[in-house]
Amino acid sequence: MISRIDLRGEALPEGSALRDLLPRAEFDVEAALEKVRPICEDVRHHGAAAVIDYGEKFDGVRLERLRVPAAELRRALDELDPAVRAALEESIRRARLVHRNQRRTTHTTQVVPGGTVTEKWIPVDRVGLYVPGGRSVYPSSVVMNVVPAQEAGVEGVAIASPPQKEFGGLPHPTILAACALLGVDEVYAAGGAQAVAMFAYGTQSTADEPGCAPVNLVTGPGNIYVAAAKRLLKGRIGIDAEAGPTEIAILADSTADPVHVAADLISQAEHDPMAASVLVTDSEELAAATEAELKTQVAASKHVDDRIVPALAGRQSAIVLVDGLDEGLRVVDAYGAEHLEIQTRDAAAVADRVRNAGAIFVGPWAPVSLGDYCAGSNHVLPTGGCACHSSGLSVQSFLRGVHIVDYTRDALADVAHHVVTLAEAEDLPAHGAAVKARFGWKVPR
Ligand code: HSO
Ligand code: ZN
Repeated sequence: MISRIDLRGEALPEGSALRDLLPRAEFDVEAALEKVRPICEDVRHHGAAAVIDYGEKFDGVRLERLRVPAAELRRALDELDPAVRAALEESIRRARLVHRNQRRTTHTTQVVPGGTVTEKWIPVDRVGLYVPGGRSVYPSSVVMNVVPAQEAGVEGVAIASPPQKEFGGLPHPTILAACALLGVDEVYAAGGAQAVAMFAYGTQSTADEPGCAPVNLVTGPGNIYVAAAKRLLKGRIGIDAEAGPTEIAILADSTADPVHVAADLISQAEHDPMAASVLVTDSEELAAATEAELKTQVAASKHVDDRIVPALAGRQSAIVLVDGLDEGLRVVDAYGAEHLEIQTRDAAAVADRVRNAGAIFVGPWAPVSLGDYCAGSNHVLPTGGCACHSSGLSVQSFLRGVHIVDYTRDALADVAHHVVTLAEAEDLPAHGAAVKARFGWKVPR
């Protein structure tokens, strides 16, 4: 069901050579670019009409309008199962606690007497949040996108999620209910690359409905076409990351419980046939017990043949055997998992040594699914090894840091000769002249 990669007995290679030994899903965004380019162009030129046409083609429903009426949002919330509502409210409450703490404060540095640089954090004006609605429907992703945007102070929040045939072309009612709970009333029944293009270019108002104003930033996970559209339109819009299939890596020793390890590996395999589940361990016993547990637990799971088995059996998943904890840490750092669980002795100390992971889950009582829903942490995280250079979604994703430079005449005079010297060294004399002009063309000394 899951393959083994045995790295025991020899010194581990360095850097990318180690990474090459590890399993990883193919997620070729480049190849999808040519497919999404004409879609984006169409939306650019024909606006809402093109988004509606692509909705019919890809989602199988022809919509009259894209914007979800306010009454539908209210209705979805009224009809929401009270237990789901309570769980979403708790998820929102915890996420707010964590994300509120991420707010940045304005800092002023006095560089010299009379010369200050203030760093101010300004939220983007308007964001488009994408919530997938294909194989699975994730109201939790509405929470994970909206809460940091709101806590950052973003004023314009719009959400797009694919139209669902069985709900008369509206996005899934639980998605709508989550939007209503969070106070977001601008929701569009649009999915795929066409939704990202709608956000990037905006659409004209028609007699039937107001258009979607262009946004500054698009965030949220999606399929490969959403990722490709984000890559294509990046620059015109900001993006968070190109989300790929979900990943869990578990670094475990002989103290780990194979029942937990297997359950956690299956929990993320359940997302997608391309999802990756990787166990890194120095314990032959744990590896064998996990293999046995996987068999039993998979047999009792849902989504077995279409997702879990192909995910676990795929080349992106494996049990990686290493000589010891130090080697295990090198492996998980080279892999840079979206989610990393530490199930070892002194788990907190081990977690402290990890450098590359989207989020780290420490010890036996912090499974990834806690983070997916109710830990307070964000579940929109870097995949595909991007944890080596990027962070998950946070308040910071929605802010821009702006330097405000304020110098007096004396403070400028003090440093003028250095500015002029550097300008000359770069053969940019007009740069120096802009300073000299302020002092009668003589550089103060
Ligand atoms: N594990 C997914 C997020 C998610 N899980 C949504 C359940 N619902 C990617 O972090
Ligand atoms: Zn998940």
